[in-house]
Amino acid sequence: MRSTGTDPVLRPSDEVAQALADGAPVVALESTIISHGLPQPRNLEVARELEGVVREAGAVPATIAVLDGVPRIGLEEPELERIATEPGLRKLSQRDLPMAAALKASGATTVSATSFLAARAGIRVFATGGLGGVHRGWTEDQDESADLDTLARTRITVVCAGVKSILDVPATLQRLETRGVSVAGFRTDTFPGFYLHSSGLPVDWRIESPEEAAAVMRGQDALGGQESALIVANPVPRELQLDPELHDRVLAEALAAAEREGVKGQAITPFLLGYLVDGTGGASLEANLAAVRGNTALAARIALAWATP
Ligand code: PSU
Ligand code: MN
Repeated sequence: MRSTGTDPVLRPSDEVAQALADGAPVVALESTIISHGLPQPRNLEVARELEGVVREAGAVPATIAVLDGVPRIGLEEPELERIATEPGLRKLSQRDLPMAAALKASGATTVSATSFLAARAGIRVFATGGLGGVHRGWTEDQDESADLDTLARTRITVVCAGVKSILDVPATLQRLETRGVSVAGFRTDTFPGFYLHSSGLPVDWRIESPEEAAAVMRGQDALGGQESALIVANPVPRELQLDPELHDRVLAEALAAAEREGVKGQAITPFLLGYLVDGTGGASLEANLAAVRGNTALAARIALAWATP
């Protein structure tokens, strides 16, 4: 699906509209990681830096967010600043988009909302840090990120460092299997662990190059069937990962603090990520950023391979 530039609902930036019209490589970037996933003022630097990573690789970045009710595909500098600094900005998953549109609300988009909007705009490749998934304690709370459901019915390739390690990772992998979401390890036989190079869990398929990722995407389209996603699971390099012992210790503290304070629902992911940043003296932030940078660079190379068959 290519955007015709006449969609009355989405507003692409001029640059993104032109790239889509030309069939040039475009990489979607999400905004929740900027507004709710990273501390200020680093978040704005990161937002700019990630766009730069995409450009250096020869693709066009399209950071996605909703501003005053309008889904924006590609942000200009003042809009990026709004996402990074506006107080009370909402966190929007796909189900929130109609309300945001009707009530002219502004918000950052999660993997769920970003995937949906990107695919609708005709963008096939998307980079993020770690996906949402099944939260620990799901037998009581049934908290499963809408990311999984959207990826089961959206034709998009998401490059990520696995799913956030704050989650029940084995349960999340099971759900991806049940829902028919294709998962490939990028030059790895184990599923990445977000802050960690490896989660220790096996991944069934391994690909070695952006060209192989593009070939899988063409295979999805040729086979037809459910319009599901492809997850390209790209581990943070071992030398840039968070120290696994520190990770396990601080994560246990973070989970206990969330339980004690009764943090639930949309607030739990930002709470746990924030706790990890503080509890590791900023080391988790560096590992998170290393993962996102690597994913963004790889996504750009996949977008290039996809655009030039
Ligand atoms: N990856 C990161 N940091 C983040 C997120 C992903 O490195 O903050 C965000 C994504 O937007 C993802 C969301 O969709 O967390 C999941 O939130 P929830 O568990 O409430 O669905
Ligand atoms: Mn949730």
